[in-house]
Amino acid sequence: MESLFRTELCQNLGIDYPVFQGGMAWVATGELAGAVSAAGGLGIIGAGNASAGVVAEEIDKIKTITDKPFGVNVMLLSPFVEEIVDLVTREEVPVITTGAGNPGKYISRFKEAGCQVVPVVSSVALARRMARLDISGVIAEGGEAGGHVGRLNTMAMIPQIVDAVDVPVIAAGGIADGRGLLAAITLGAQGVQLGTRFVCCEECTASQEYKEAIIKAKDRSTVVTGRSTGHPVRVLKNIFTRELEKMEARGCDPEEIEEFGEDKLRQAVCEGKVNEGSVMAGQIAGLIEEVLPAGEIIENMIREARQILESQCQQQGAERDGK
Ligand code: TUI
Repeated sequence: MESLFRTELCQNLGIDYPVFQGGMAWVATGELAGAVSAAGGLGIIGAGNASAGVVAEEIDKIKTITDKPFGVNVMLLSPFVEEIVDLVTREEVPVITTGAGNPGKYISRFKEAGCQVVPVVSSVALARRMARLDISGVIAEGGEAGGHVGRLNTMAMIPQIVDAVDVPVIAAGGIADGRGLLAAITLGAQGVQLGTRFVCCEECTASQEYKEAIIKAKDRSTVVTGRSTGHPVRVLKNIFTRELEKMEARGCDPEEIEEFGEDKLRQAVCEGKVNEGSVMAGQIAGLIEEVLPAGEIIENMIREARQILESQCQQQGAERDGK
């Protein structure tokens, strides 16, 4: 097993590689998360807006796939957040990541249940606030990411958060291969989280159309919509986003815009409606060219990062020896 990228974070969480799979609503099922955890990364079930009953089934599923550690992402804007917190503490889920809010009021319950907590943050101020709590790290997610995003980008944010807090930082947003992993480590991160890359994996249960839309995407295929609602979301451009842009341009009521967006992610992920649905994806979509097994995505990343490091070391050695 590769030990080069075995950071302290890996030891603390009991994983082989410092690679998290983002807990994407509707996409990150027990099947996908199970494949990632089985391959030595951290698979994360996305609770999204699902009820506890639905998430419980995904937890049962992952337990049939692997005995390795896994996570559940608790989306704090969910109407079911209280029952999801009850579920994950009852099930003693090894790792809880949180998104779209401050998990402060739930931390003591997570810790009492033996869950490690890794909140997603999108600024230094938020990272500092979280680092005062009993957490195992922060996922610093840049605006290149898909879904609900903050304003800062990964490259500028990671070193600032690394300097500001004493907990391990996991970089997210704009990472899909070994170059991204190595860049994140260079900026001081101890790990990475990938969302869009893992949508295009064999074990991912999202519709074929969703995967193909990401594979077809280019560098400028995504757009951030919903700034006027206070919930900016990065998605692939399509009929749905053009309609949203028109609504925002004519100053539509934010509530009406939110209502228009309802159920659109499920339609894209589960029904393959990639023209009229919300196809959440990050800017790195343009780099993704094929569907691969989760294990290969992780192995390729680690191998590529190691090869870059080795060739840089060789080059330096040659220069030192005056060749
Ligand atoms: O949460 C995500 N990505 C998501 S959530 C989602 S579902 C959704 N759909 C429509 C509207 C809203 C949500 C789709 N994609 N990423 C993690 C993330 N968390 N990004 C930004 C944040 C965040 C934002 C504010 C974390 C904490 C926070 O705290 C605010 C405060 O001051 O407490």
